Amino acid sequence: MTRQPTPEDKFSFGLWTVGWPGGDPFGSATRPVLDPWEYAGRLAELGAWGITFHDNDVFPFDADAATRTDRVTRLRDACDAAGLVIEMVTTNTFTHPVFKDGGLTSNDRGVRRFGLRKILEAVDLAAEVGATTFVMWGGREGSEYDASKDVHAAHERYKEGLDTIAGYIKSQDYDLRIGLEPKPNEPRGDIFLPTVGHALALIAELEHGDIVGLNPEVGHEQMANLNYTHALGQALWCGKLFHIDLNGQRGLKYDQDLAFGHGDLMSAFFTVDLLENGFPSGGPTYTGPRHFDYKPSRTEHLEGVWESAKANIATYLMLKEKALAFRADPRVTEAMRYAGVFDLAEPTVAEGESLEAFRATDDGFDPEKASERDFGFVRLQQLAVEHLIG
Ligand SMILES: [Mn+2]
Repeated sequence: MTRQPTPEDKFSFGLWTVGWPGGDPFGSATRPVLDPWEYAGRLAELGAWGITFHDNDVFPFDADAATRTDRVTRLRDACDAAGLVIEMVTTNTFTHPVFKDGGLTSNDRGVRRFGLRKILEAVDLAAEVGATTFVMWGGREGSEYDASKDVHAAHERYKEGLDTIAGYIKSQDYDLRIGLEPKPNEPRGDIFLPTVGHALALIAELEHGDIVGLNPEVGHEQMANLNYTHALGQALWCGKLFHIDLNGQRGLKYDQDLAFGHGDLMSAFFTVDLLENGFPSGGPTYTGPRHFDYKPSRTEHLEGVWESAKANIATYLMLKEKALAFRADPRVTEAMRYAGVFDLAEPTVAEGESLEAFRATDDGFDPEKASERDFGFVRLQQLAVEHLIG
């Protein structure tokens, strides 16, 4: 590891990551399950600043009020003792069979009413433990068969649910924002809000969309063959990058949830470059948690769990060092200038320039001459490779 992580790095882990015992659709668990509060001390030792959890990572689906309070209190005490913040809370509307057709968009209205109540309770829990982000991954919102779902009505119900939750957050004066987590498929054949772009489009239709943004996950965008760094970039541009889920994915497969950087390393480099250095010509930056949502492979036992947690942090810090050096390299600045990267920030039509005046001139522009321009993008990319592996 290049250096020890500090709280300023804002590394955080979902309890369901290190807490995943390794059960998958083809095999049972390969590791014991610890109580949620047993993870706090070790995560803090590794350099984590925060943790996150689903309601049912901490107490069972059918827990009574006393059990719930007891288990949440034990977790909070362990976090306090370890110096960890609980930065995000989310709700599980996917494991219990009642949610097999979704929580907010199930065809069964009774399920929708139950799901919405469960989410509102989790919102109260999030506020109670001091979380500032409430993530919503609608993994069961979707379908396998097109005839089975009225897509128009489903989006109406999604909007209704989100506006009800966001409106409730405002009415309670909670310091909480919602982060939608897109995913294209798995567990449903097709999930609603399959990409960051789809989620942004839904948010634009909301009444309380000002406190609804994104929690994009590396693997989820890459499962759709999309560019994760571009997804972060557009969410930032919209002022909607509220939270992130860092992990690794290799191509169009099931959701691998590898450690960060263990999938597409080049893409991970540019993700860290954007998070740490921002856009080349300025603009909004991300200052939130560096949150890992990965799964320690089921081949690992408990020692391997901690090794894999450490790997996420170490890789992030190594990439950060390299990304900072990349942007500080005068050869890179020169290559970016040659490539016209900084020129893109200049408006195409000048401020105050009338459209009439604009159309009346051709700027003496010669398309044939302009076609001869060399952009040097490959040289710029090779400099990135050199910083990454050199
Ligand atoms: Mn995932």
